[in-house]
Formats: sequence, structure tokens, C-alpha cells
Amino acid sequence: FPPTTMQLSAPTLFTNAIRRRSQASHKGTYGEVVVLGGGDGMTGAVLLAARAALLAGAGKTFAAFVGTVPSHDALHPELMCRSAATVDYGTSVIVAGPGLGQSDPARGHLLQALNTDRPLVLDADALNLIAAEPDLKARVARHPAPVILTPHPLEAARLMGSTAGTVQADRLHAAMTLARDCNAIVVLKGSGTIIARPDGQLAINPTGNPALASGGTGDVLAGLCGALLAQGWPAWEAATGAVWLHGHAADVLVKNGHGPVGLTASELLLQVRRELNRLV
Ligand code: NPW
Ligand code: AMP
Ligand code: MG
Repeated sequence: FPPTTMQLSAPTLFTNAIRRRSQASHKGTYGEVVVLGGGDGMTGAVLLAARAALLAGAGKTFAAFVGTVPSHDALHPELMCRSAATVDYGTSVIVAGPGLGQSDPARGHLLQALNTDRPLVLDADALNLIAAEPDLKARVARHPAPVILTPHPLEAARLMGSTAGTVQADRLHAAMTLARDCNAIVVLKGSGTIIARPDGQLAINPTGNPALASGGTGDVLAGLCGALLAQGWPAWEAATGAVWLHGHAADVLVKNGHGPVGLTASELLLQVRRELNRLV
């Protein structure tokens, strides 16, 4: 490893960001998250990310839909479902991309999010849209607030004009290059997720297992990053903390017989809540 690489073997890289809840705190203390996504046919992705943000402690969580807006989330009516056309980003952390799709309206709503001064977590189709337009990538690099990108290897390859095979052949190099080019924290997902900073600092996450190889787990990670940012965690701590907790929750679930076969993203976000509460 280059000298700046750290193993995230214990949650020490982010424990300084963990705060006990003060007795007099209220929902305003814990921030707001807006998850932008939910194109038709992918309502689940935005709900999973928003539920993850809710269960990881965000004070208020909105799910903003590019497609048809459900009246509410029957499992979590705490979530506020809005049309992407009317959502107010105000003082929120924005998690853009889960199930967003790559339609013209999706691109327009992403642009609106990029034009705010809010912290951003960009995942899935937000990354794919940015990969298709150099101007959008340049906007990300100029964003006035922290940005966390959470690509899987194919999304990283699209951003770099490369292939997933090339990214996987030198994951440290790919994560470091993307972090520098996008001036953002990059979470290059997959076994041994790498978290890279624009200044060259790298961390390798040892938690997680193949139970995570199922649809929706990445959406949970994006929502979790957003919730930690909303609660005031600095971006590096939010990214490393989210990745460690997400993998650790999956490890505990497998140990208890809920995987590796058939673990769902919905079960994962419940376990993430338990593991986060063990740390606070
Ligand atoms: P392969 O198969 O090896 O060639 P896509 P997506 C590769 C939403 N979702 N190591 C792999 O390629 C998302 O939020 C909605 C190596 C894989 O087939 C997005 O908006 C859900 N390769 C949208 O769907 C639940 C890896 O990438 C390909 C890799 C599309 O996102 C599901 C897939 O990438 C989903 O979250 C690894 N570790 N990981 C819902 N319930 O609504 C991935 N690959 O084509 O970008 O599609 O990731 O499914
Ligand atoms: P996505 O591809 O966006 O759904 O994200 C999948 C999530 O599961 C990411 O956090 C990956 O790091 C994680 N994941 C998938 N497969 C594995 C694996 N074999 N070992 C550890 N983590 C994995
Ligand atoms: Mg994904």
C-alpha cells in the first residue's frame, strides 16, 4: 500500500465523530436528508435509502421521486414523500441517485441538486448521469460543500471512461484518481471497499461479506452516509463510518444465520441501527 493507506480494522477512524444525544436535543438537532431518486420501476431504491437515513438517526427524512409519487411509505410513514419537482433542499443533506434513472427529467433534477450549496452523496444513476457529461463532473469538483461519491466498480469505470476490469485490477489507483479528479471523497464499493480523499489519503474496509451481493444494499449505504452527514459527522468520518457499519452489520447478520444466502437490504438497515447504537 502507499504510505497514506489505512486499514479500517476497528472503528477508530470515525469514533471522534460520534456524539451522545444531549437530553434537550430535538429533531432539528439531527439534520434533514432528502433522497432524490425513485424513477418509475425503481421506487424501492429511494425508499431503502430514505429508510436507512431514518433508522440511522436523521432528524427528518424526505423521499423525492422523479416518477410517480406514492402517498406514503406504508412501512415507514415517518418518511415524507415528495415530487422531485417541488422538493425544497433548504438546509438538507442531499442523497441523489438511488433508482433515479437517466431520463431528461432525472438529469434536470440532478442539476438542481448540484446547483445548491448542500452536502451531497452521489450514487447510482447520479454517477451515471455525471459520467455522461464532463461539464457535470466539473460541477461536482467545484461544489461548495462536501461531496461523497459511492460508485460500484462499473459506475467507477463509467466515470473514468474505463472498464470494470481495469478498475478492479488496481482499485487503490482508481479510487485515488477519481477522488482527485472529482475533488470528492470516493467510496469504491465491492469486497474491501476503498475510501479515498482528494489529498491521497486512503482507507480499506475489512468488514462486509458476499451476503451484501444483492439489490438494494448500495442504496442503504448511500442513505446511511447522508444520515451521518446530517448529524454533523465530517465527510471523511461519515464515509468511513457508513462503510464500516454497513459491512459490520452484514457480518453480524451472517453470524446469526441470516445469510450469506438471502439477506435483504431491509434487514440490513435494521442491523445497522443496532450496531450504530452500540457505538453511541
Ligand atoms: P457484471 O454483471 O459483472 O458485468 P448497473 P445497478 C457490475 C437501482 N436499483 N464487482 C456488475 O457487472 C440503482 O439505484 C434499484 C464487479 C453488475 O451487473 C440504480 O439506479 C433497486 N462488478 C439502478 O437500479 C434495487 C460489479 O455492475 C453491474 C460489482 C441500476 O443500478 C437494485 C450493475 O451495475 C438497484 O439498487 C462489483 N463489486 N458491483 C430497487 N429495489 O428499486 C457491480 N458490478 O448496470 O449500473 O446497475 O447497480 O443495478
Ligand atoms: P450496489 O452495487 O450499489 O448495490 O452496492 C452493493 C454494496 O454491497 C456495496 O456496499 C458493496 O461494497 C457491498 N458488497 C457487494 N458484494 C460484496 C462482497 N462480496 N463483499 C463485501 N461487500 C460487498
Ligand atoms: Mg447501487
